[in-house]
Amino acid sequence: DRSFITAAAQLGPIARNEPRAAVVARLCGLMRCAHEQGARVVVFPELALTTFFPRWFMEDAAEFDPWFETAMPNPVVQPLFDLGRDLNIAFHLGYAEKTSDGRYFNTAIFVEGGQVTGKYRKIHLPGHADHQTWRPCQHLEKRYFEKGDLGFPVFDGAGGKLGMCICNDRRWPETWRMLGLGGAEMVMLGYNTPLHYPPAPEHDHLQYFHNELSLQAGAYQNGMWVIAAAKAGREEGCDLIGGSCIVAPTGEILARAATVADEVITARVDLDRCAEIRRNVFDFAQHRQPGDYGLLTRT
Ligand code: ING
Repeated sequence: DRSFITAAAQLGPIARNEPRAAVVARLCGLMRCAHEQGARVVVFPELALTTFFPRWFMEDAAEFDPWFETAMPNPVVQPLFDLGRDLNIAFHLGYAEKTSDGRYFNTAIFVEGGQVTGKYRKIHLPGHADHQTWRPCQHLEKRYFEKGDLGFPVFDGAGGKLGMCICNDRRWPETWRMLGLGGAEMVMLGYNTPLHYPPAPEHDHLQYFHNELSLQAGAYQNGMWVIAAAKAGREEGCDLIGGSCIVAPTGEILARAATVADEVITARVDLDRCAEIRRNVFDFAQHRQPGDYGLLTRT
């Protein structure tokens, strides 16, 4: 039995002019709340330190650099690292990363014992790079971020094997299979998902369904726990879905957010339960046929 309480800490809107220190105070409050519920791990959303800035067109680095962290941890975020260490609670955090050699990524880290022990950079970047004025909100991740260059790492944490992905990654089955083949037992992710998807508004009413469909399929088809935390609510005039949830390796949703505001949800995660799936229906060694999947590895 490798069980512990895990929390997803959903964030409500972050205003464009909300200081990072104020956001960090919210994150610390959510971490305390998770700790009071016995959580050993808490998952925060994608780009959790600022508003979802890719919704705006910005001309050059002078304009968009302020949205990025050039060090992690850094003085503004340090209180969260300190609280995690003091409460002995590990956490996943999404943020915009600018490297010392000037590269830009949509990044997530796992922090345990006050140290960064896992790092992932978003590979599936949705949206566009040019200013598409026909859209009420832009989605310029292809303008501000480079494709992640760390692959899909699986690392030790919380007594098992952990993995991460970010937002749009969850829609791609390859993401989940790479983590499953890597031996991940629990995958943590954050997302900023607009309710309105301008290229296909007829799908707007399906956003919550597509969120759960993607998470449940990934969890079940690879026998992994999935912990997903939304940045939710009406943020700078753009409605983002909530729907943070905790999914078991069976695909069952054990906990789901009820609001589109700051909200902590928890569930007991037993990493040993992955075997119920990975030793049966999805025993890769027994049943999977990679020799027949050639197209998957050709570009
Ligand atoms: N957001 C959205 C997501 O993949 C999107 C973009 C929304 C793509 C709806 C397709 C449909 O959840 C991010 N940040 O990837």
